[in-house]
Amino acid sequence: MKYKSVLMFLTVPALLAACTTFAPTGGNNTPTDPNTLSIQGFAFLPNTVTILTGTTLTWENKDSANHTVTSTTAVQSFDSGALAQGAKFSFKFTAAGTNNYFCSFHPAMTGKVIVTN
Ligand SMILES: [Cu+2]
Repeated sequence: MKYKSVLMFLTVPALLAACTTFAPTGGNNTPTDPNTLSIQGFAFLPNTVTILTGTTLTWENKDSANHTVTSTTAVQSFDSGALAQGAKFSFKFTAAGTNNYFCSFHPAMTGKVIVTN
């Protein structure tokens, strides 16, 4: 399938980028608001975030493809539904613990929100 090969092509560089370029400060890809995450190149960026309870995170879809932000194993359930390009989804994390999530359209896209007191 043409789609799958495109996804593989996009995922590997995105993973490398997530490991190397998302330092806490600086860099062209670092969001100006630390509580804003990007959905870009079929990846959640940054892939893993650690926040304090009571923090609201916002995801913005910067891809032309639709994506979702959907909890899998999580202390709080959330599901953005389909996000078109430019759409945002916000969620307030009020319980400590680890929240794993994925894109329900592209299950290889995963992310993690670690909430601490
Ligand atoms: Cu997706």
